[in-house]
Amino acid sequence: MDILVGNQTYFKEIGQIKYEGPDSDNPLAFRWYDASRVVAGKTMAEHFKFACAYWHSFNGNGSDPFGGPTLFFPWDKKNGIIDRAKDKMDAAFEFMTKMQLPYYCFHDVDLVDFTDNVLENEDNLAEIVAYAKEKQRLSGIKLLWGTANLFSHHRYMNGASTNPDFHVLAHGGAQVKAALDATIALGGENYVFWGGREGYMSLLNTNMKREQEHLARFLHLSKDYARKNGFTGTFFIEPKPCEPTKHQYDFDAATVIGFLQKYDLLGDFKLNLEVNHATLAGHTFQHELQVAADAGLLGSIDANRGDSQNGWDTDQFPTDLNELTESLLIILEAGGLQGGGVNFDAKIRRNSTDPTDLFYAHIGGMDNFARALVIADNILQKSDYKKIRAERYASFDTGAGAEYEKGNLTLENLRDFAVEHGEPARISGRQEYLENLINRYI
Ligand code: XLS
Ligand code: NI
Ligand code: NI
Repeated sequence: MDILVGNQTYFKEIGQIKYEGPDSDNPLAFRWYDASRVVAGKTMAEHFKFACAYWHSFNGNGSDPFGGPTLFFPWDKKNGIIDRAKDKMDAAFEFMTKMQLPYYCFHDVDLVDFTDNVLENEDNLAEIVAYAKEKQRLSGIKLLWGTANLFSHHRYMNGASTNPDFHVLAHGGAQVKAALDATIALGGENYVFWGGREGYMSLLNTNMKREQEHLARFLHLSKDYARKNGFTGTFFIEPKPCEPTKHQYDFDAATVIGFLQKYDLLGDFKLNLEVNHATLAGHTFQHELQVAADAGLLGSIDANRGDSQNGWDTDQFPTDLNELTESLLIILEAGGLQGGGVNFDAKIRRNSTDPTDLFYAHIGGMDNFARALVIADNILQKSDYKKIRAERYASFDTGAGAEYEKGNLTLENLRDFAVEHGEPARISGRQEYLENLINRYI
């Protein structure tokens, strides 16, 4: 992907971002992300499948609840809906090519502005999808996943597939159908459902059981439609505990796994985990990764970070090496992501108004992931990390412990063992040792 594609119009002052190594002083170069470098048996490009989130990078205009836009995009000037959408797409592909970002992700409404007319939206989406297809062909950039935005329009104020009004649910269905068509046409490797407003604000007006059954049926219809039309990729559910609703049905990884099991959706669905959603749920990101990995459902990542003093989805670019290193330990031990990649669901700040800010943000994100990968691989290969963790459970490897794991002991057997062996020794968990070990390898 070294060749720049199309006219360089929107980021003229910035050239191709390249790997220059850890000693480089160039802030517009990679110091760790070297796409073809092999770590733990795969290239960095294969490990991560980095993706640009269309919504944050090309639609997000810096507005917040207290003020309007601060980012005025040169690609957002023309009057016609399609003309504007094409300019935006030109900017996106110029950016991704210069950044060596091999994938992108979108909501339907990110690609082209939607109106209240279903037929018009279907036509406009199809037109911009044809344009995207050509852009993908010329650049080699691929679609990691598509999704439908079922939360911004006012009709979805009470939810989409969990809306108490069937009429609204049907509109959600129309949108998902078109978004699936778009994803399939573009060779999308996965399709995401993030719960948006699928949850409730007050139980006083909510039949939770009925809403969850509607959600499950909606997922089945969507899956059946996509499979019937040739989609072979994976569906991802993206958990989030709250925001915008007070209680969201896809609270966290464990909740979603239970839901998928209950409604017979395992096999087609895996998880897309987002760092800031994990912390909102009161978990670490590592916890969410481990829960998904243990269930064989670790599909994809929405990379960002929260702010330890703010209790909302601040979607900042990932900078915390300790958090990323611990995460990569789990991902590597799980054998990697299943079908997905690392999508930067992160936005530059409201006051980051230079065109270069978007580059710095992604360079930092990609470099930090790459660096964490190298560190985590070193820890797994060279340190006693694995040994210490395994030894902690050694009493279950032989003798009575092993019999217990096999299901051969009764409660009475446990009692007899306790009597026979007296008081157990106090065995250190060695947490501080392990924390130091991580920092030693950083
Ligand atoms: C919002 C979610 C959203 C999904 C895609 O918090 O992270 O951006 O990733 O709908
Ligand atoms: Ni997300
Ligand atoms: Ni989010």
